[in-house]
Amino acid sequence: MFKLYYYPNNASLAPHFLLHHLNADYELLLVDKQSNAQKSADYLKLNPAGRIPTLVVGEQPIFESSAICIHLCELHPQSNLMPAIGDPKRPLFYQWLAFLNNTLQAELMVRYYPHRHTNNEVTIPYIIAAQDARIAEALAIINNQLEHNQYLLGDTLTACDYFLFMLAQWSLPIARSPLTFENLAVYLKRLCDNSTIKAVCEIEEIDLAPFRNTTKDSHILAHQP
Ligand SMILES: N[C@@H](CCC(=O)N[C@@H](CS)C(=O)NCC(=O)O)C(=O)O
Repeated sequence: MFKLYYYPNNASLAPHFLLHHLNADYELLLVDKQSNAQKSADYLKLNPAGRIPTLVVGEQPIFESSAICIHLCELHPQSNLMPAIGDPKRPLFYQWLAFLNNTLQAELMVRYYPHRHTNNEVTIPYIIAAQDARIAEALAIINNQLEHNQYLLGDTLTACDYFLFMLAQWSLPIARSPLTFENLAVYLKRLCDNSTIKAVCEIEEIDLAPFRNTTKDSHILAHQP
């Protein structure tokens, strides 16, 4: 039995996709970010970083979304959500998951929490603009990877695709939305038909319409990750 401490459309979304895909026995526990519950004494005992998500496996809490995803894949090797040890794609899985988590997600975090990166409020719009450009650079690299690949690692869906879908959702409001990248737009539209993505987005009340009706100038509102 797994317990996922989550908030809709936060970094808990990728682990939530995996738990659903794996048909795992799990419970969702809402961390009320509106009341800063991620900084409460009880939650900090599970996750001293005070961030969402945390996965509790038996008695063991684990934080960091990418670590949670790797652990879930390792517990379910038959799912093929991560290439097996010895498969040449295994290191590429690590590469892309690290790129998503340490580059794209990290840039998005600065973009959505700019006040944490300056002591001068006046600079905030400049931080956002700079981050939008850095996020677009990361999206361009992913777009190139998707030119000849159905999924991030090739022909097979892996946990990296669920992770990317989460970050693409967060990236919708940036100056250069992922939907303005040709390969990414086609890929994201296709992923909207994935039964796990459909089901989890319904639970978390995430609107998939922007991915389905891709117009270059569709104005997109998303809640802050
Ligand atoms: N590197 C962490 C980042 C987690 C993270 O920053 N989560 C955000 C929500 S998407 C959060 O908890 N924000 C609230 C806060 O920083 O107080 C991970 O991937 O799990």
